[in-house]
Amino acid sequence: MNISALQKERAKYQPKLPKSLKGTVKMVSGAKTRSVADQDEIAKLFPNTYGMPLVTFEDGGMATKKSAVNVGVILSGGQAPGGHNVISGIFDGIKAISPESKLYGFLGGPGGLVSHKYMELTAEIIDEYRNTGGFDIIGSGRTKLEEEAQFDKGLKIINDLGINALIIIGGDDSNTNACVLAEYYAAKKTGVQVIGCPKTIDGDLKNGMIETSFGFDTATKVYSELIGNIQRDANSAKKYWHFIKLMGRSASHIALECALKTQPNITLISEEVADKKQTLSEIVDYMAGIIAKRAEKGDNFGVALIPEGLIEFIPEMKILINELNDLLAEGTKTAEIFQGVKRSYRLEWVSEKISAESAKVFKSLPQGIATQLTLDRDPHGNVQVSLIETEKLLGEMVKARLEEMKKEGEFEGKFGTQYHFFGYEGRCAAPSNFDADYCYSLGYTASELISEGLTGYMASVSNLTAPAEEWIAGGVPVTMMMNMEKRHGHMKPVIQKALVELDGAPYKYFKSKRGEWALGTYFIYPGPIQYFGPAEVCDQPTETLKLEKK
Ligand code: FBP
Repeated sequence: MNISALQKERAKYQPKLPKSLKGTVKMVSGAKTRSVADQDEIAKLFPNTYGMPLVTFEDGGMATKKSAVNVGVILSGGQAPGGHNVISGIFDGIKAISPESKLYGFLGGPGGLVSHKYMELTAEIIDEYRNTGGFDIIGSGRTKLEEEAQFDKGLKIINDLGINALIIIGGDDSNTNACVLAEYYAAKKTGVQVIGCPKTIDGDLKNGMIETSFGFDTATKVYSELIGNIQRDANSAKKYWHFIKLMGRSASHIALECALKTQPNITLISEEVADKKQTLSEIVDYMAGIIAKRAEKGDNFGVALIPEGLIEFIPEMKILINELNDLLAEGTKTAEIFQGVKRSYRLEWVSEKISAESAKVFKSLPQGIATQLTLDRDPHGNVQVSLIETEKLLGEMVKARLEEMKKEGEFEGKFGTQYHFFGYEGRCAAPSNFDADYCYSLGYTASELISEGLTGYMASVSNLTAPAEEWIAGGVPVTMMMNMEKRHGHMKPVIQKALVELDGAPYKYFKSKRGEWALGTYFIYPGPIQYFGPAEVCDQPTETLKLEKK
Protein backbone atom coordinates (compact mmCIF):
# COMPACT_ATOMS: atom_id res chain seq x y z
CA MET A 1 0.00 0.00 0.00
CA ASN A 2 1.38 3.44 -0.90
CA ILE A 3 1.08 5.79 2.01
CA SER A 4 1.85 9.45 2.47
CA ALA A 5 4.65 10.69 4.69
CA LEU A 6 2.08 12.01 7.16
CA GLN A 7 0.23 8.69 7.22
CA LYS A 8 3.51 6.89 7.88
CA GLU A 9 4.32 9.12 10.82
CA ARG A 10 0.73 9.12 12.04
CA ALA A 11 0.67 5.31 12.10
CA LYS A 12 3.09 5.50 15.03
CA TYR A 13 0.69 7.59 17.12
CA GLN A 14 -0.55 5.73 20.17
CA PRO A 15 -4.01 7.12 21.00
CA LYS A 16 -4.53 8.10 24.59
CA LEU A 17 -6.86 6.11 26.82
CA PRO A 18 -8.57 7.20 30.02
CA LYS A 19 -6.52 6.16 33.03
CA SER A 20 -9.29 3.81 34.17
CA LEU A 21 -8.93 1.64 31.05
CA LYS A 22 -5.20 1.20 31.22
CA GLY A 23 -4.81 -1.47 33.88
CA THR A 24 -7.25 -3.87 35.45
CA VAL A 25 -10.75 -2.48 35.12
CA LYS A 26 -13.64 -2.53 37.56
CA MET A 27 -17.22 -1.85 36.49
CA VAL A 28 -19.39 0.27 38.76
CA SER A 29 -23.16 0.26 38.25
CA GLY A 30 -25.27 3.31 39.04
CA ALA A 31 -28.98 3.60 39.67
CA LYS A 32 -31.60 2.16 37.36
CA THR A 33 -32.49 4.43 34.43
CA ARG A 34 -35.68 5.53 32.67
CA SER A 35 -36.17 6.87 29.18
CA VAL A 36 -36.13 10.64 28.63
CA ALA A 37 -39.87 10.55 27.82
CA ASP A 38 -42.74 8.14 27.14
CA GLN A 39 -41.44 5.77 29.84
CA ASP A 40 -44.43 3.40 29.85
CA GLU A 41 -44.47 2.78 26.11
CA ILE A 42 -40.71 2.31 25.91
CA ALA A 43 -40.60 0.01 28.94
CA LYS A 44 -43.29 -2.11 27.27
CA LEU A 45 -41.42 -2.28 23.96
CA PHE A 46 -38.09 -3.17 25.58
CA PRO A 47 -38.90 -5.54 28.45
CA ASN A 48 -35.38 -7.03 28.44
CA THR A 49 -33.29 -3.91 27.95
CA TYR A 50 -35.26 -1.17 29.71
CA GLY A 51 -34.28 0.37 33.03
CA MET A 52 -30.71 -0.96 33.14
CA PRO A 53 -28.21 1.10 35.15
CA LEU A 54 -25.59 3.53 33.87
CA VAL A 55 -22.18 1.94 34.25
CA THR A 56 -18.68 3.40 34.54
CA PHE A 57 -15.27 1.79 34.50
CA GLU A 58 -12.75 2.47 37.21
CA ASP A 59 -9.24 1.22 37.62
CA GLY A 60 -8.37 -1.29 40.29
CA GLY A 61 -10.38 -4.36 39.36
CA MET A 62 -9.20 -7.88 40.15
CA ALA A 63 -6.83 -9.36 37.60
CA THR A 64 -8.93 -12.36 36.60
CA LYS A 65 -8.51 -14.53 33.57
CA LYS A 66 -11.34 -13.73 31.19
CA SER A 67 -12.63 -15.83 28.33
CA ALA A 68 -12.03 -14.88 24.72
CA VAL A 69 -14.81 -12.95 22.99
CA ASN A 70 -15.66 -12.97 19.32
CA VAL A 71 -17.02 -9.68 18.13
CA GLY A 72 -18.63 -8.51 14.89
CA VAL A 73 -18.40 -4.84 13.97
CA ILE A 74 -20.54 -2.79 11.59
CA LEU A 75 -20.03 0.76 10.30
CA SER A 76 -23.39 2.35 9.59
CA GLY A 77 -24.31 5.51 7.67
CA GLY A 78 -22.15 8.43 6.61
CA GLN A 79 -18.40 8.35 7.11
CA ALA A 80 -16.94 10.17 10.11
CA PRO A 81 -13.25 10.64 10.94
CA GLY A 82 -12.07 8.15 13.56
CA GLY A 83 -14.08 5.07 12.60
CA HIS A 84 -10.88 3.11 12.05
CA ASN A 85 -9.72 4.02 15.54
CA VAL A 86 -12.95 2.75 17.06
CA ILE A 87 -12.24 -0.54 15.34
CA SER A 88 -8.59 -0.60 16.47
CA GLY A 89 -9.74 0.21 20.03
CA ILE A 90 -12.17 -2.72 19.91
CA PHE A 91 -9.44 -4.96 18.53
CA ASP A 92 -6.90 -4.01 21.21
CA GLY A 93 -9.59 -4.20 23.90
CA ILE A 94 -10.72 -7.72 23.06
CA LYS A 95 -7.14 -8.91 22.59
CA ALA A 96 -6.36 -7.55 26.07
CA ILE A 97 -9.28 -9.62 27.38
CA SER A 98 -7.81 -12.66 25.67
CA PRO A 99 -5.36 -13.05 22.79
CA GLU A 100 -7.75 -15.74 21.50
CA SER A 101 -10.52 -13.18 20.89
CA LYS A 102 -11.49 -12.53 17.28
CA LEU A 103 -12.87 -9.52 15.45
CA TYR A 104 -15.01 -9.81 12.32
CA GLY A 105 -16.02 -6.84 10.21
CA PHE A 106 -19.31 -6.98 8.30
CA LEU A 107 -18.81 -5.43 4.89
CA GLY A 108 -20.61 -2.44 3.42
CA GLY A 109 -22.65 -1.52 6.48
CA PRO A 110 -25.54 -3.30 8.19
CA GLY A 111 -26.39 -4.99 4.89
CA GLY A 112 -23.22 -7.09 5.31
CA LEU A 113 -24.70 -8.79 8.36
CA VAL A 114 -27.83 -9.76 6.46
CA SER A 115 -26.04 -10.88 3.31
CA HIS A 116 -23.29 -12.63 5.31
CA LYS A 117 -20.46 -10.57 3.82
CA TYR A 118 -17.65 -10.32 6.31
CA MET A 119 -13.91 -10.53 6.87
CA GLU A 120 -11.79 -11.35 9.85
CA LEU A 121 -9.83 -8.31 11.01
CA THR A 122 -6.33 -9.44 11.85
CA ALA A 123 -3.55 -7.48 13.55
CA GLU A 124 -1.92 -6.90 10.18
CA ILE A 125 -5.05 -5.35 8.70
CA ILE A 126 -5.79 -3.26 11.78
CA ASP A 127 -2.24 -1.86 11.83
CA GLU A 128 -2.67 -0.50 8.31
CA TYR A 129 -5.65 1.56 9.37
CA ARG A 130 -4.69 2.99 12.78
CA ASN A 131 -5.22 6.76 12.99
CA THR A 132 -6.43 6.99 9.40
CA GLY A 133 -9.64 8.62 8.16
CA GLY A 134 -12.36 6.87 6.21
CA PHE A 135 -14.45 3.78 6.70
CA ASP A 136 -12.74 1.82 3.94
CA ILE A 137 -11.43 -0.92 6.21
CA ILE A 138 -14.82 -2.67 5.91
CA GLY A 139 -16.98 -0.02 4.18
CA SER A 140 -20.23 1.49 5.35
CA GLY A 141 -23.82 1.55 4.14
CA ARG A 142 -27.26 2.91 4.88
CA THR A 143 -29.29 -0.31 4.93
CA LYS A 144 -31.55 -0.14 7.97
CA LEU A 145 -31.69 -3.15 10.27
CA GLU A 146 -35.39 -3.04 11.11
CA GLU A 147 -37.05 -6.30 10.27
CA GLU A 148 -37.08 -9.57 12.13
CA ALA A 149 -36.20 -11.44 8.95
CA GLN A 150 -32.97 -9.41 8.80
CA PHE A 151 -32.27 -10.07 12.49
CA ASP A 152 -32.73 -13.81 11.95
CA LYS A 153 -30.47 -13.87 8.90
CA GLY A 154 -27.88 -11.98 10.93
CA LEU A 155 -28.18 -14.49 13.75
CA LYS A 156 -27.34 -17.32 11.38
CA ILE A 157 -23.91 -15.88 10.48
CA ILE A 158 -23.35 -14.75 14.07
CA ASN A 159 -23.83 -18.32 15.21
CA ASP A 160 -21.78 -19.77 12.36
CA LEU A 161 -18.83 -17.57 13.31
CA GLY A 162 -19.28 -18.07 17.04
CA ILE A 163 -19.75 -14.33 17.56
CA ASN A 164 -20.71 -13.28 21.10
CA ALA A 165 -21.39 -9.62 20.45
CA LEU A 166 -22.07 -7.08 17.72
CA ILE A 167 -20.89 -3.48 17.82
CA ILE A 168 -22.83 -1.07 15.64
CA ILE A 169 -21.06 2.21 14.97
CA GLY A 170 -23.66 4.70 13.81
CA GLY A 171 -25.87 7.73 14.33
CA ASP A 172 -29.16 8.07 16.18
CA ASP A 173 -31.17 5.85 13.83
CA SER A 174 -28.53 3.11 13.68
CA ASN A 175 -28.19 3.08 17.45
CA THR A 176 -31.97 2.95 17.81
CA ASN A 177 -31.95 -0.08 15.53
CA ALA A 178 -29.02 -1.56 17.49
CA CYS A 179 -31.18 -1.39 20.60
CA VAL A 180 -34.14 -3.03 18.86
CA LEU A 181 -31.76 -5.79 17.77
CA ALA A 182 -30.37 -6.12 21.31
CA GLU A 183 -33.91 -6.50 22.63
CA TYR A 184 -34.81 -9.07 19.96
CA TYR A 185 -31.72 -11.20 20.61
CA ALA A 186 -32.27 -10.94 24.38
CA ALA A 187 -35.94 -11.91 24.06
CA LYS A 188 -34.95 -14.93 22.00
CA LYS A 189 -32.30 -15.81 24.57
CA THR A 190 -29.65 -16.03 21.85
CA GLY A 191 -26.92 -14.82 24.19
CA VAL A 192 -25.79 -12.34 21.52
CA GLN A 193 -24.96 -8.92 22.92
CA VAL A 194 -25.37 -5.68 20.92
CA ILE A 195 -23.46 -2.51 21.74
CA GLY A 196 -23.73 0.88 19.99
CA CYS A 197 -21.16 3.57 19.41
CA PRO A 198 -22.01 7.28 18.79
CA LYS A 199 -20.90 8.38 15.32
CA THR A 200 -21.83 11.30 13.06
CA ILE A 201 -20.11 14.44 11.86
CA ASP A 202 -23.48 16.17 12.27
CA GLY A 203 -22.99 16.26 16.05
CA ASP A 204 -26.67 15.59 16.69
CA LEU A 205 -26.24 12.40 18.69
CA LYS A 206 -25.54 13.84 22.12
CA ASN A 207 -27.36 14.31 25.38
CA GLY A 208 -26.78 14.43 29.11
CA MET A 209 -24.78 11.21 28.93
CA ILE A 210 -23.12 11.30 25.50
CA GLU A 211 -21.12 14.53 25.25
CA THR A 212 -20.48 14.39 21.50
CA SER A 213 -20.50 12.03 18.57
CA PHE A 214 -17.15 11.20 17.04
CA GLY A 215 -16.10 12.83 13.77
CA PHE A 216 -17.71 16.18 14.60
CA ASP A 217 -14.39 17.50 15.92
CA THR A 218 -12.30 16.63 12.85
CA ALA A 219 -14.92 17.51 10.25
CA THR A 220 -15.56 20.96 11.73
CA LYS A 221 -11.80 21.56 11.95
CA VAL A 222 -11.46 20.75 8.24
CA TYR A 223 -14.37 23.00 7.27
CA SER A 224 -13.07 25.77 9.51
CA GLU A 225 -9.69 25.61 7.86
CA LEU A 226 -11.36 25.99 4.45
CA ILE A 227 -13.64 28.79 5.68
CA GLY A 228 -10.62 30.59 7.16
CA ASN A 229 -8.78 30.32 3.84
CA ILE A 230 -11.79 31.70 2.01
CA GLN A 231 -12.14 34.51 4.53
CA ARG A 232 -8.52 35.46 3.96
CA ASP A 233 -9.11 35.43 0.21
CA ALA A 234 -12.23 37.53 0.64
CA ASN A 235 -10.35 40.01 2.79
CA SER A 236 -7.48 40.14 0.28
CA ALA A 237 -9.44 40.59 -2.94
CA LYS A 238 -12.33 42.44 -1.28
CA LYS A 239 -14.64 41.71 -4.20
CA TYR A 240 -16.74 38.65 -3.35
CA TRP A 241 -19.34 37.49 -0.94
CA HIS A 242 -18.79 33.78 -0.38
CA PHE A 243 -21.95 31.82 0.38
CA ILE A 244 -20.91 28.53 1.98
CA LYS A 245 -23.30 25.67 2.63
CA LEU A 246 -22.15 23.29 5.35
CA MET A 247 -23.17 19.68 5.80
CA GLY A 248 -25.45 18.58 8.57
CA ARG A 249 -28.63 16.92 7.33
CA SER A 250 -30.81 18.47 9.95
CA ALA A 251 -29.19 20.19 12.96
CA SER A 252 -26.94 23.28 12.59
CA HIS A 253 -24.20 22.17 15.01
CA ILE A 254 -21.59 22.13 12.23
CA ALA A 255 -22.44 25.66 11.06
CA LEU A 256 -22.47 26.93 14.65
CA GLU A 257 -19.14 25.31 15.54
CA CYS A 258 -17.50 26.66 12.36
CA ALA A 259 -18.89 30.12 13.13
CA LEU A 260 -17.41 29.99 16.62
CA LYS A 261 -14.06 28.99 15.15
CA THR A 262 -13.91 31.47 12.26
CA GLN A 263 -16.20 34.44 13.09
CA PRO A 264 -17.75 34.99 9.64
CA ASN A 265 -20.09 37.90 8.86
CA ILE A 266 -23.30 35.89 8.59
CA THR A 267 -24.27 32.47 9.95
CA LEU A 268 -27.80 31.15 9.68
CA ILE A 269 -28.95 28.73 12.37
CA SER A 270 -31.88 26.60 11.21
CA GLU A 271 -33.22 26.04 14.73
CA GLU A 272 -33.47 29.81 15.24
CA VAL A 273 -35.24 30.23 11.90
CA ALA A 274 -37.80 27.62 12.96
CA ASP A 275 -38.19 29.13 16.41
CA LYS A 276 -38.82 32.62 15.03
CA LYS A 277 -40.95 31.17 12.23
CA GLN A 278 -38.90 33.21 9.78
CA THR A 279 -39.94 33.33 6.16
CA LEU A 280 -37.52 32.99 3.28
CA SER A 281 -38.06 36.64 2.52
CA GLU A 282 -37.15 37.65 6.09
CA ILE A 283 -33.92 35.64 5.87
CA VAL A 284 -33.10 37.33 2.57
CA ASP A 285 -33.81 40.76 4.13
CA TYR A 286 -31.50 39.95 7.04
CA MET A 287 -28.65 38.95 4.74
CA ALA A 288 -29.17 41.85 2.33
CA GLY A 289 -29.27 44.25 5.29
CA ILE A 290 -25.82 43.15 6.48
CA ILE A 291 -24.40 43.23 2.95
CA ALA A 292 -25.73 46.78 2.42
CA LYS A 293 -24.35 47.99 5.77
CA ARG A 294 -20.90 46.58 5.01
CA ALA A 295 -21.07 48.18 1.57
CA GLU A 296 -21.64 51.58 3.21
CA LYS A 297 -18.13 51.24 4.65
CA GLY A 298 -16.77 50.14 1.27
CA ASP A 299 -16.63 46.47 2.31
CA ASN A 300 -18.19 44.72 -0.66
CA PHE A 301 -17.07 41.33 0.57
CA GLY A 302 -17.85 38.84 3.27
CA VAL A 303 -18.61 35.25 4.19
CA ALA A 304 -21.99 33.69 4.96
CA LEU A 305 -22.46 30.19 6.41
CA ILE A 306 -25.64 28.32 5.57
CA PRO A 307 -26.57 25.01 7.22
CA GLU A 308 -27.50 22.20 4.85
CA GLY A 309 -30.81 21.49 6.56
CA LEU A 310 -32.05 25.10 6.50
CA ILE A 311 -34.83 24.69 3.94
CA GLU A 312 -36.81 22.25 6.06
CA PHE A 313 -36.67 24.58 9.06
CA ILE A 314 -38.30 27.49 7.20
CA PRO A 315 -41.96 26.85 8.05
CA GLU A 316 -43.39 28.05 4.70
CA MET A 317 -40.82 25.99 2.75
CA LYS A 318 -41.63 22.91 4.80
CA ILE A 319 -45.32 23.29 3.96
CA LEU A 320 -44.50 23.88 0.29
CA ILE A 321 -42.26 20.80 0.13
CA ASN A 322 -44.94 18.65 1.77
CA GLU A 323 -47.53 19.87 -0.69
CA LEU A 324 -45.19 19.17 -3.61
CA ASN A 325 -44.47 15.71 -2.22
CA ASP A 326 -48.20 14.95 -2.11
CA LEU A 327 -48.88 16.44 -5.51
CA LEU A 328 -46.04 14.65 -7.26
CA ALA A 329 -45.98 11.40 -5.26
CA GLU A 330 -45.15 8.43 -7.45
CA GLY A 331 -48.17 6.50 -8.64
CA THR A 332 -50.63 9.35 -8.12
CA LYS A 333 -52.86 10.68 -10.88
CA THR A 334 -51.45 14.20 -10.47
CA ALA A 335 -47.87 12.97 -10.86
CA GLU A 336 -48.88 11.22 -14.06
CA ILE A 337 -50.57 14.34 -15.43
CA PHE A 338 -47.53 16.44 -14.44
CA GLN A 339 -45.31 14.29 -16.65
CA GLY A 340 -47.51 15.16 -19.61
CA VAL A 341 -47.48 18.92 -18.94
CA LYS A 342 -45.27 20.99 -21.28
CA ARG A 343 -42.01 21.91 -19.55
CA SER A 344 -42.50 25.62 -20.11
CA TYR A 345 -45.90 25.48 -18.38
CA ARG A 346 -44.99 23.15 -15.49
CA LEU A 347 -44.25 25.77 -12.84
CA GLU A 348 -47.53 27.52 -13.52
CA TRP A 349 -49.36 24.19 -13.47
CA VAL A 350 -47.88 23.32 -10.08
CA SER A 351 -48.73 26.78 -8.70
CA GLU A 352 -52.38 26.25 -9.60
CA LYS A 353 -52.51 22.89 -7.80
CA ILE A 354 -51.05 23.90 -4.43
CA SER A 355 -52.43 26.20 -1.71
CA ALA A 356 -52.39 29.95 -2.38
CA GLU A 357 -49.75 30.54 0.35
CA SER A 358 -47.46 27.86 -1.01
CA ALA A 359 -47.97 29.10 -4.57
CA LYS A 360 -46.81 32.55 -3.46
CA VAL A 361 -43.61 31.10 -1.97
CA PHE A 362 -43.11 28.84 -4.98
CA LYS A 363 -43.38 31.76 -7.39
CA SER A 364 -40.92 33.82 -5.35
CA LEU A 365 -38.19 31.21 -5.86
CA PRO A 366 -35.60 31.54 -8.62
CA GLN A 367 -36.80 29.46 -11.57
CA GLY A 368 -33.96 26.94 -11.38
CA ILE A 369 -34.71 26.15 -7.75
CA ALA A 370 -38.47 25.91 -8.34
CA THR A 371 -37.80 23.46 -11.16
CA GLN A 372 -35.40 21.49 -8.93
CA LEU A 373 -38.15 21.13 -6.33
CA THR A 374 -40.41 19.48 -8.88
CA LEU A 375 -37.76 17.17 -10.31
CA ASP A 376 -35.21 15.73 -7.88
CA ARG A 377 -37.00 13.08 -5.85
CA ASP A 378 -35.72 10.24 -3.73
CA PRO A 379 -36.86 6.61 -4.14
CA HIS A 380 -39.82 7.35 -1.81
CA GLY A 381 -40.93 10.19 -4.08
CA ASN A 382 -39.85 12.97 -1.70
CA VAL A 383 -37.95 16.09 -2.65
CA GLN A 384 -34.25 15.47 -2.04
CA VAL A 385 -33.72 18.43 0.20
CA SER A 386 -29.97 17.87 0.40
CA LEU A 387 -29.71 18.40 -3.36
CA ILE A 388 -31.28 21.84 -3.18
CA GLU A 389 -28.55 24.39 -3.65
CA THR A 390 -29.62 26.60 -0.76
CA GLU A 391 -26.52 28.72 -1.07
CA LYS A 392 -27.46 29.61 -4.66
CA LEU A 393 -31.11 30.05 -3.79
CA LEU A 394 -30.19 32.60 -1.13
CA GLY A 395 -27.51 34.20 -3.31
CA GLU A 396 -29.92 34.80 -6.16
CA MET A 397 -32.69 36.06 -3.89
CA VAL A 398 -30.30 38.37 -2.03
CA LYS A 399 -29.06 39.72 -5.36
CA ALA A 400 -32.62 40.47 -6.46
CA ARG A 401 -33.33 42.16 -3.11
CA LEU A 402 -30.19 44.29 -3.36
CA GLU A 403 -31.21 45.40 -6.84
CA GLU A 404 -34.54 46.55 -5.44
CA MET A 405 -32.72 48.30 -2.61
CA LYS A 406 -30.46 50.00 -5.14
CA LYS A 407 -33.50 51.47 -6.88
CA GLU A 408 -34.73 52.79 -3.53
CA GLY A 409 -31.29 54.27 -2.82
CA GLU A 410 -30.72 51.85 0.09
CA PHE A 411 -27.73 50.03 -1.41
CA GLU A 412 -24.87 51.56 -3.25
CA GLY A 413 -22.29 48.80 -3.28
CA LYS A 414 -21.41 45.84 -5.48
CA PHE A 415 -22.45 42.26 -4.91
CA GLY A 416 -20.41 39.46 -6.49
CA THR A 417 -20.87 35.92 -5.23
CA GLN A 418 -18.93 32.69 -5.03
CA TYR A 419 -20.66 29.52 -3.91
CA HIS A 420 -19.28 26.54 -1.98
CA PHE A 421 -20.56 23.38 -0.35
CA PHE A 422 -18.37 21.73 2.26
CA GLY A 423 -19.36 18.26 3.37
CA TYR A 424 -17.57 15.32 1.84
CA GLU A 425 -14.24 17.20 2.22
CA GLY A 426 -14.33 16.60 5.97
CA ARG A 427 -15.92 13.21 6.48
CA CYS A 428 -12.85 11.08 5.84
CA ALA A 429 -10.08 13.37 7.04
CA ALA A 430 -7.35 11.84 9.19
CA PRO A 431 -8.82 12.13 12.69
CA SER A 432 -7.63 14.99 14.86
CA ASN A 433 -5.82 13.97 18.05
CA PHE A 434 -9.13 14.48 19.86
CA ASP A 435 -11.04 12.13 17.55
CA ALA A 436 -8.15 9.65 17.37
CA ASP A 437 -8.11 9.40 21.19
CA TYR A 438 -11.88 9.60 21.64
CA CYS A 439 -12.59 6.92 19.03
CA TYR A 440 -9.93 4.56 20.30
CA SER A 441 -11.31 5.00 23.82
CA LEU A 442 -14.87 4.38 22.61
CA GLY A 443 -13.81 1.15 20.92
CA TYR A 444 -11.87 0.01 23.97
CA THR A 445 -14.86 0.86 26.19
CA ALA A 446 -17.17 -1.15 23.92
CA SER A 447 -14.93 -4.18 24.41
CA GLU A 448 -15.18 -3.76 28.20
CA LEU A 449 -19.00 -3.55 28.00
CA ILE A 450 -18.94 -6.80 26.07
CA SER A 451 -16.59 -8.43 28.53
CA GLU A 452 -19.06 -7.51 31.29
CA GLY A 453 -21.83 -9.32 29.41
CA LEU A 454 -23.91 -6.18 28.76
CA THR A 455 -26.30 -5.61 25.87
CA GLY A 456 -28.41 -2.68 24.69
CA TYR A 457 -25.76 -0.18 25.82
CA MET A 458 -23.97 2.62 23.98
CA ALA A 459 -20.27 3.05 24.74
CA SER A 460 -19.69 6.41 26.39
CA VAL A 461 -16.59 8.43 27.13
CA SER A 462 -17.18 11.69 29.00
CA ASN A 463 -15.39 14.57 30.74
CA LEU A 464 -14.00 15.31 27.30
CA THR A 465 -12.68 18.83 27.92
CA ALA A 466 -10.23 17.39 30.48
CA PRO A 467 -7.02 15.65 29.38
CA ALA A 468 -7.70 12.17 27.96
CA GLU A 469 -6.22 10.54 31.08
CA GLU A 470 -9.15 11.92 33.06
CA TRP A 471 -11.89 10.91 30.67
CA ILE A 472 -14.61 8.71 32.14
CA ALA A 473 -15.43 5.51 30.28
CA GLY A 474 -18.72 3.72 30.70
CA GLY A 475 -21.98 2.67 29.13
CA VAL A 476 -25.43 4.19 28.75
CA PRO A 477 -28.53 2.02 28.24
CA VAL A 478 -29.82 3.05 24.81
CA THR A 479 -33.43 2.94 26.01
CA MET A 480 -32.56 5.78 28.38
CA MET A 481 -32.09 8.14 25.39
CA MET A 482 -35.37 7.20 23.71
CA ASN A 483 -38.74 8.79 23.22
CA MET A 484 -41.67 8.05 20.92
CA GLU A 485 -41.78 9.91 17.59
CA LYS A 486 -43.87 9.69 14.45
CA ARG A 487 -41.93 8.04 11.63
CA HIS A 488 -43.57 7.21 8.29
CA GLY A 489 -46.97 7.69 9.89
CA HIS A 490 -46.37 5.41 12.92
CA MET A 491 -45.22 6.13 16.47
CA LYS A 492 -41.77 4.56 16.98
CA PRO A 493 -39.26 4.45 19.82
CA VAL A 494 -36.22 6.48 18.72
CA ILE A 495 -33.19 8.15 20.23
CA GLN A 496 -33.96 11.86 20.55
CA LYS A 497 -32.03 13.86 17.94
CA ALA A 498 -30.13 16.76 19.49
CA LEU A 499 -30.77 20.03 17.65
CA VAL A 500 -28.98 23.29 18.49
CA GLU A 501 -30.41 24.50 21.79
CA LEU A 502 -31.30 28.17 21.68
CA ASP A 503 -30.77 28.46 25.42
CA GLY A 504 -27.47 26.57 25.24
CA ALA A 505 -24.12 28.28 25.83
CA PRO A 506 -22.68 27.84 22.28
CA TYR A 507 -25.64 29.51 20.58
CA LYS A 508 -25.93 32.22 23.24
CA TYR A 509 -22.25 33.12 22.85
CA PHE A 510 -22.59 33.21 19.06
CA LYS A 511 -25.68 35.42 19.34
CA SER A 512 -23.89 37.86 21.61
CA LYS A 513 -21.10 38.25 19.04
CA ARG A 514 -22.71 37.98 15.63
CA GLY A 515 -23.62 41.69 15.34
CA GLU A 516 -19.99 42.64 15.80
CA TRP A 517 -18.78 39.93 13.39
CA ALA A 518 -21.35 41.03 10.77
CA LEU A 519 -20.23 44.60 10.34
CA GLY A 520 -16.60 44.46 11.33
CA THR A 521 -14.08 42.02 9.90
CA TYR A 522 -13.04 39.81 12.77
CA PHE A 523 -12.21 36.69 10.77
CA ILE A 524 -10.20 33.97 12.47
CA TYR A 525 -8.01 31.75 10.29
CA PRO A 526 -7.69 28.41 12.15
CA GLY A 527 -5.34 26.79 9.62
CA PRO A 528 -5.07 23.03 9.06
CA ILE A 529 -5.41 20.38 11.74
CA GLN A 530 -2.07 19.88 13.48
CA TYR A 531 -1.14 16.42 14.69
CA PHE A 532 2.27 17.12 16.20
CA GLY A 533 3.10 20.06 18.42
CA PRO A 534 1.89 21.93 21.48
CA ALA A 535 -1.37 20.78 23.09
CA GLU A 536 -2.99 24.26 22.66
CA VAL A 537 -2.71 23.73 18.90
CA CYS A 538 -3.14 19.97 18.59
CA ASP A 539 -5.41 18.70 21.33
CA GLN A 540 -8.21 21.24 21.64
CA PRO A 541 -11.79 19.94 21.66
CA THR A 542 -14.54 21.82 19.82
CA GLU A 543 -15.65 25.30 20.88
CA THR A 544 -19.13 23.81 21.29
CA LEU A 545 -17.89 21.32 23.90
CA LYS A 546 -15.81 23.95 25.68
CA LEU A 547 -18.76 26.33 25.96
CA GLU A 548 -21.17 23.56 26.94
CA LYS A 549 -18.87 22.40 29.72
CA LYS A 550 -17.91 25.85 31.03
P1 FBP B 1 -24.72 10.21 9.27
O1 FBP B 1 -25.77 10.90 10.09
O2 FBP B 1 -25.11 8.89 8.76
O3 FBP B 1 -23.41 10.18 10.00
O4 FBP B 1 -24.43 11.10 7.97
C1 FBP B 1 -24.34 12.46 8.03
C2 FBP B 1 -24.18 13.12 6.67
O5 FBP B 1 -22.82 13.38 6.41
C3 FBP B 1 -25.00 14.39 6.60
O6 FBP B 1 -24.29 15.49 7.09
C4 FBP B 1 -25.32 14.50 5.13
O7 FBP B 1 -26.52 15.20 4.93
C5 FBP B 1 -25.46 13.06 4.74
O8 FBP B 1 -24.67 12.30 5.62
C6 FBP B 1 -25.03 12.79 3.31
O9 FBP B 1 -25.31 11.46 3.01
P2 FBP B 1 -24.66 10.62 1.84
O10 FBP B 1 -23.32 10.21 2.29
O11 FBP B 1 -25.56 9.45 1.71
O12 FBP B 1 -24.59 11.50 0.64
